[in-house]
Amino acid sequence: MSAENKPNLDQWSAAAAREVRGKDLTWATPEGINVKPLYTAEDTEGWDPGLPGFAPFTRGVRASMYAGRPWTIRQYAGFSTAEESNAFYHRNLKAGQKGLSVAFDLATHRGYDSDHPRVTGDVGKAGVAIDTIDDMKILFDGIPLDQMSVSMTMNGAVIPILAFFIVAGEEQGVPRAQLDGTIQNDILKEFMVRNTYIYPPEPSMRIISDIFAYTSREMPKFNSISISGYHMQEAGATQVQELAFTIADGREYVKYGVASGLDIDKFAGRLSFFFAIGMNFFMEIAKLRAARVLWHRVMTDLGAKDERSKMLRTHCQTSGVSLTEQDPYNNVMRTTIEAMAAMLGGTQSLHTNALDEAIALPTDFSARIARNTQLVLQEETGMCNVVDPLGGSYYIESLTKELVDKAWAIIEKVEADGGMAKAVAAGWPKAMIEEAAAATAARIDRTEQVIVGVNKYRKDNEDPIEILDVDNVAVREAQIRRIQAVKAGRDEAACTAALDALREGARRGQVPPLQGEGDQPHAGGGVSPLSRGDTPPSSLSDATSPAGGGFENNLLALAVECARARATLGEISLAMEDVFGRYGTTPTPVQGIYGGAYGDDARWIGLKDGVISVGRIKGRAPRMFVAKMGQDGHDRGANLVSSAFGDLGFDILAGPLFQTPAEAARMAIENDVDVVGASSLAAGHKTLIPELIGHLREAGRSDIKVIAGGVIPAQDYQALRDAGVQAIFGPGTNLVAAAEEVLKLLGHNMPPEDISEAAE
Ligand code: MLC
Ligand code: 5AD
Repeated sequence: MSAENKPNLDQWSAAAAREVRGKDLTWATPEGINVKPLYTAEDTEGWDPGLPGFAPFTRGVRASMYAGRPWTIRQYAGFSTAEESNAFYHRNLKAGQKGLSVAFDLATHRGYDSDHPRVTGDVGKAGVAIDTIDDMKILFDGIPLDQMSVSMTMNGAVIPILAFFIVAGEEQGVPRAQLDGTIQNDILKEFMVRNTYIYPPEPSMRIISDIFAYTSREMPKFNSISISGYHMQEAGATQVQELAFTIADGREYVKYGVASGLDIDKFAGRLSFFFAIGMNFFMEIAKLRAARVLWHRVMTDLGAKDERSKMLRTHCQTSGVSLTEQDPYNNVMRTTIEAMAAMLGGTQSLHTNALDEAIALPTDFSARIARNTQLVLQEETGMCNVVDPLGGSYYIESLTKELVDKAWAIIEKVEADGGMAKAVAAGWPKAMIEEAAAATAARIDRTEQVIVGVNKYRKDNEDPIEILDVDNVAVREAQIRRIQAVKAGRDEAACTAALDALREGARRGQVPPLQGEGDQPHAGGGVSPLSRGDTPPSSLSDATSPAGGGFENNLLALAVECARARATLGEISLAMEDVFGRYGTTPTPVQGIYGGAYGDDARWIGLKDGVISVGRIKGRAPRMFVAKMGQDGHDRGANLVSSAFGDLGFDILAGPLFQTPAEAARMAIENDVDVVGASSLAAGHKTLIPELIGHLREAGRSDIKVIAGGVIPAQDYQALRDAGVQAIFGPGTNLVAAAEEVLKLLGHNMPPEDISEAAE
């Protein structure tokens, strides 16, 4: 075709408009990007993605990418005891998994031994219970730690867990310099969205600097942090928010590391990242490419010289929140699509979720499908043979550029505020994410965003699938026996001395100040006095020196001594808690976003009227206490319920995280609530909710209604009902429908004489 005859863009626009009779084909995404129906060379003018393996690494961090070596199939797993998890790992590795990734239970995350009274519902439930170095050794039994890379998702109790890992290696005969793996160690996002912190922000940031100092010198193959956006997306963040806050978190950690006296190029090469991959396929691919561009820019700004310091390497996990309890086999397709986006975006390592994600932990059956999803992509499709196969796509390149620009604007706002630690303390990133979550919930409940099998094409009857159930009572008993055995066999004086030294180190070492001055949070002293040096990685023999390998006041070095002396995870955590204190927060639900989406919708207005009429009988608005019990910090569901019910006119009492059932019951009674909504996402429901009801009954307040929501398998419904739970709401519940049910429970639409009784 000659140049004159070539159709131009105006002609295309006219043709498309004719086809759709003028309908606007622009798609406004939740991150505020207007996606056009067509992209052309014009959209990528002035943008050069460069070549893979070269700065700024838009097209990937390796020149040969998967053609040279495919990404690591790294499935996150852990449940019950170390023995059971170890056996699961062996089965998975035999079946094609390539790297390990440990999921710890919530008691471990929060620094409690399994015998602690606060954790009875949590032991072995959402991950594996680890109390002592013996547990850690069993976890890796038969797994050579110099050959297998191991990721450990640990943030709160990061010091004892890393110490146990180091000593487990030592006792396997593997010097720490040969340990290959990653520790999550990302506390900023814990304060923002994941909530498994232990200490207040300032000492928590010191812990991270101490780990950087120790690993950069002693463990050259070990990735000292996994800076995570994953949980932000799970909590409801848009891709732009996830991208911006994650890169800004990374920037903050580097600034703290440098302020604590480390040479940027000595530790930055071992920082790694972690992103969620949801259903917006092209946006997710572009997000990973944009992340690499942004990190290169940030690290250049911060003065890194070594290109490896500026290279963003990442793990990805397909999105948990995109998966559904209803019609669960759809989850296999969703996960496949997300896995493809992760690979096309150039991830280094990947976890694919199992189809039972919204219900329980994976079984051998569901874990096999999840793992095989990656094996099929790697070994059957030929997709690994070409590097960045979407490079040059007008749409992908244009989205990459747009995401860079949009995220950069937020990163600059964070910087103007004095950095991410300050922004997190101020709370606005969390609020932004929660607003996005409420807007998404409203879109889904209003079927403006389709979830197949949930708000459209729903099955009349769901067939329950087989699920993994962990007997936490048996696990707890087994753990307690081992704790007792370890304590009985140790040199008590040596153990106490090691713990005292750790406590003293916590007291002496200074905390890098969180409230910095503009761009320089550590200016004017206040720098953590970590001793550092140019000593090469030490051998096993000098690691055993009583001084902790020459690191003065370094918490990890001191904890390694405690681990050698057989101190438990709870004891090591408590030694630091004695100095740092324990941190807690109460959620503040966002207002007006969920309700705002309904405007004057008739059903919504009817419900609001219902709330008012129940309130009239009672003489005050119906009061609902949204309770989070146990160590489960997943608060997205609780926050959404609080927001939506609050917008309807309920008087909402949002309880603090981590209550015991007795504390929750007391709070419900003291505040004279009408209903307690117990939100459970970490499998503690069968223990915690019946206990709560028991406490209410004992106090003579069985009139307070208890409802349950969250990740609760259908198999458990009857047991909860038998215990007195009056309504159960699983994942994918429409909040408006839920509110109608709760109002009915409170007597709405009953004859007046019954209302006053129900409302009593
Ligand atoms: C890779 N290599 C190559 C190559 N590709 N060499 C030559 N040619 C190529 N094409 C080399 C690398 O340089 C590296 O060596 C080695 O192979 C391994 O590759 P990698 O790309 O570094 O992969 P991996 O070891 O898997 O590390 C990936 C990582 C790491 C850097 C992202 O941090 C990681 O594994 N993260 C996992 C985090 C995780 O699982 N988190 C779970 C969170 S779950 P060398 O020598 O350069 O190292 C969660 C849920 C919850 O958080 O509970 O909330
Ligand atoms: N085993 C496997 N996957 C888990 N996840 C959480 N705990 C486990 C576990 N013990 C996954 C889920 C969840 C995400 C945070 O990690 O996919 O959404």
